[in-house]
Amino acid sequence: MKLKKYLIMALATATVFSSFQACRPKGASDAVSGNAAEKAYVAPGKYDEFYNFVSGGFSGQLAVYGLPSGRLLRVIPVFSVDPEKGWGYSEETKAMLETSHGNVPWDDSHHVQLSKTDGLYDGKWAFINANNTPRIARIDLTTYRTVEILELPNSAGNHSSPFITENTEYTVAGTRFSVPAEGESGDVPINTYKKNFRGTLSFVSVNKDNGNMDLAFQIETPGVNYDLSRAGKGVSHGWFFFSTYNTEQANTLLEVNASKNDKDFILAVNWKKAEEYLKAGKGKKLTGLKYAHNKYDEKTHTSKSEFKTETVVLTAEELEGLCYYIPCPKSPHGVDVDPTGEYIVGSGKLAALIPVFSFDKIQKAIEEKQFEGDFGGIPVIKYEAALYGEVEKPGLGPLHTEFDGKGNAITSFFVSSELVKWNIKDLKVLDRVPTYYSTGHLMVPGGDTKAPYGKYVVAYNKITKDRFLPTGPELSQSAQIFDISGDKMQLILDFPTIGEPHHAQAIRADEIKDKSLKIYPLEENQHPYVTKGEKEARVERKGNQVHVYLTSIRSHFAPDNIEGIFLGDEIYFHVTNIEQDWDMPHGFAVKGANNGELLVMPGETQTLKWVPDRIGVFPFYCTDFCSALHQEMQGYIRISKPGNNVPLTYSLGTNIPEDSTN
Ligand code: K7E
Ligand code: CUA
Repeated sequence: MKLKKYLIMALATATVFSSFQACRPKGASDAVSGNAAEKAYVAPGKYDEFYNFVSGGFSGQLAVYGLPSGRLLRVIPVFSVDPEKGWGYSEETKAMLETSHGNVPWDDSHHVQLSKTDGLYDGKWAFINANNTPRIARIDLTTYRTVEILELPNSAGNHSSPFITENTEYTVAGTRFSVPAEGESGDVPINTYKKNFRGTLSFVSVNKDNGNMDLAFQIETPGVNYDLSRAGKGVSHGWFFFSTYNTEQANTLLEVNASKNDKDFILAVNWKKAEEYLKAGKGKKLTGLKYAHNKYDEKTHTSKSEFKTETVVLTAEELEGLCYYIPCPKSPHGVDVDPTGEYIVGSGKLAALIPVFSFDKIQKAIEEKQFEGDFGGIPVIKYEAALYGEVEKPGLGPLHTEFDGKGNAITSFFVSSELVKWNIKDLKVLDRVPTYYSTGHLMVPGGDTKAPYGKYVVAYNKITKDRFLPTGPELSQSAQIFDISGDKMQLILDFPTIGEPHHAQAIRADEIKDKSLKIYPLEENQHPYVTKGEKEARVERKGNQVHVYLTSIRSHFAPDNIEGIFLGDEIYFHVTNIEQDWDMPHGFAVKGANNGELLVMPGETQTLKWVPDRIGVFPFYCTDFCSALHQEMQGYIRISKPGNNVPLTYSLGTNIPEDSTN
């Protein structure tokens, strides 16, 4: 009765804010009080307590902020080209964006996962998903660079990704959109969704030592939309939980047609069982696929792309004990597992309560076959049999839940724009604070580990409206930090973000800051076009290709005058930064290049390709203000008419006027 009333209320609200715009909470302008500024203040020269890794959403990048100051420390280019850093523009990084569709220079990144050992962050890598052209990337947390990108076959809208297991055995990806088979047999009418469209859950193994990813296996399920997922931990280690929507299996006007069922499902997957089935040879090998696997090598400073063609598939409905559905109200978005692994929290976008499931009860229900039937051949556990309890009247439109490490959960509410703290054991609401506005994900440092650090919760908001100075039709999106050390959550800071901040994770700075790389040792540089000293600087012609072996050091390039190059030549500037000093990058740009710049780190080699379009003399220069004589850090390259008799020469400091009267 109550439930029904609240569902109606939630739906009514959803309809009023038909695009899920939120209402403006009361007291929006004066919500900061007391000693708030003190709590977010990190004095100049002092370090933040946490690194906060925040997905860039439709920017395709990963941003790193300090907490609690909200300082932007770095934007790491991942799926989108970044001319500022030459990412996707330098010859060395182009292969990182290779896919089966060709070079894809952009994507939409939602979820960040820090690698874990024993359910705690180990500070080695960050993983992030590409939604649009399904991929998972791995970022090295010593270099803050993307070092690997794996494309996922049989997948579309890689949203419930790249969630990882307790020991980073796997990074796991559920397809948001179910799709028909790849290739010509996928040429089917769209309204045959129920019959021909399938969901795929990809389990990507991660090498413990070097982090290398490999598509270990995929589980194929009936066609639905997979939204989010989380690994079990502790008592539920070995299981994975995926939220689903569109269990109506609609293929048109999903806004209406996929919101009909009172409950959708959480899919519980026993991945240890999947491993047994694979060992027993129950996997089907799928061949004839094409998906890219791109790796960046820190020794050669170069990426390579390789295409794979096979995968092993387990069919969910054919393998007993592999998958179970648990009913969950109402178009669930987040599914989150508490630090013990016992409680699984579902968040229905259109629901006005929060169901909390018990892993123990789920196991009993399976043993006792407490099923209410099946969905596409997979048993559906009875709601009551899996349910620990419901949080009543928490707010409208729960999306995501994190844990504070003190026995409480905090849930974000999109429609009612608030964070709500509740107790995991008695399911009572303890506190609520308004957010500005429409929070998506929220993040407690360590909030998805076995031992959350607590201390803060950050809300990542979808709508900014009047919170910052207006900047035209588009405003920066925003994050808000709340102190949660006391009983009441207290807003201490707003800060703008890059792109759209979806999900984020934070690790204590002292766990990784000393591992941060300062330079690439020049003697270890194995780039095929490295120049290890100015004496080796040179220009070599191979047919119409010209390779310039260029060094940069404060405050000159060697060589700085180049002649004997002709229109029609392709020029490759291989720039080696021979500095061995921290924070001493040099940039490189040449007039008229249809390219990004290069930003070359100490000890590294990067290559800019330039095909001149006209005859003349063209300057090149360092773009990064590196010294008092940075403005002097320049050179010239002369492009001559083919057939003119200009010998190939290059020099530094010797090409002086022959005749002083000139
Ligand atoms: Cu809720 Cu894509 Cu995780 Cu955004 S998702 S909010
Ligand atoms: Cu090198 Cu400026």
